[in-house]
Amino acid sequence: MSVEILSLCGPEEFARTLAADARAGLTRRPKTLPAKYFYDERGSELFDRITRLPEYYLTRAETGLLERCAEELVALVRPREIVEIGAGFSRKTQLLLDALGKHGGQRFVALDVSGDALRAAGERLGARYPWLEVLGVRGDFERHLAGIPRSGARLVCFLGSTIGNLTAEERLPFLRDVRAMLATNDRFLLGVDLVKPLARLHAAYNDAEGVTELFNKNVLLVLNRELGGDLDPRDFAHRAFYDPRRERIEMRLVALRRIEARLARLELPLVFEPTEELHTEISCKFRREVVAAGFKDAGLVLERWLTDEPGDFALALGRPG
Ligand code: SAH
Ligand code: AVI
Repeated sequence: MSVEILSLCGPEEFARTLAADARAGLTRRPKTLPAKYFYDERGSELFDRITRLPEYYLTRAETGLLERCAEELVALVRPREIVEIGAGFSRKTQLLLDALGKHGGQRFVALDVSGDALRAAGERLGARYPWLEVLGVRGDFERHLAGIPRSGARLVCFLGSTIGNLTAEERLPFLRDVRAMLATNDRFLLGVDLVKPLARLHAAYNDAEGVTELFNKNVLLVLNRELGGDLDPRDFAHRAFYDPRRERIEMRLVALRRIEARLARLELPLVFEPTEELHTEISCKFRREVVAAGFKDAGLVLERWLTDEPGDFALALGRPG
């Protein structure tokens, strides 16, 4: 078993980027933070709990699809390596790795901003698949895709509908970077959550146990720890709602009173007026034609579109156009 970690974004660069994003986002109206800052060790664990909630159908739907299609997809591409972007704990990926082993593949490369998730996944997968070379790459998928070393034919995966956490403007350069990772016979496998009636979407982001609330508020603890902040999560309420016009969930933190705080390391005073919102995440929901058009703009062709029985979730297979 061999597990290696490559850092394309060391702790200093991470801290610099967080400081710049926090300053820019918290001095703008509405106040906004990039969703990637949820995922410290606690945030990654909380997301993992979310994936098991009864209301959060996404992970179960995608797992079911992979149980049905992973073998067929890997047989079609016959990759030497699977590269997973935003891999997290790479649980569903095991279905692809089982197939990779059967079809002579040898390497798994996981890219994530969270070093904690990469280490945990690397150890688990290294022990489970002794034949597999495992490379964890710590980096930002909006900046570091070109730095992922290549060992041969590739299946690049981006699961979990994490692409929905990007705006349409952010999606295009991201997909162009993905396209640039692919040689002619390589493929891109994208998991997307589909547009559906509002009630189920609302429930998925407002679970009864309050795990999504803890996940949302975790970004405040990240700011406190990394930037010397004194924000109190009890001063904020979790808010998540579906915007049918933009076909996306909006997730926010709402100030329950006037809050005066500061981020000492940025020497940045922070004032929230009562009911003022901090925009923490969007989660876009997709239709086939939107995915096909996004692929086309980035130089990819939608080759296969696989959905689960209820039409909740889709896997889109793209090839270079
Ligand atoms: N792929 C897994 C995890 C999804 S959670 C699944 O389908 O369940 C989203 C993952 O993307 C987290 O592990 C988070 O750390 C990572 N992530 C979010 N923004 C990122 C970014 N800009 N660059 C790299 N990883 C990112
Ligand atoms: C990682 N990402 C696709 C999740 C989503 O559904 O947008 C993150 C999440 N936010 C709240 N719950 C889950």
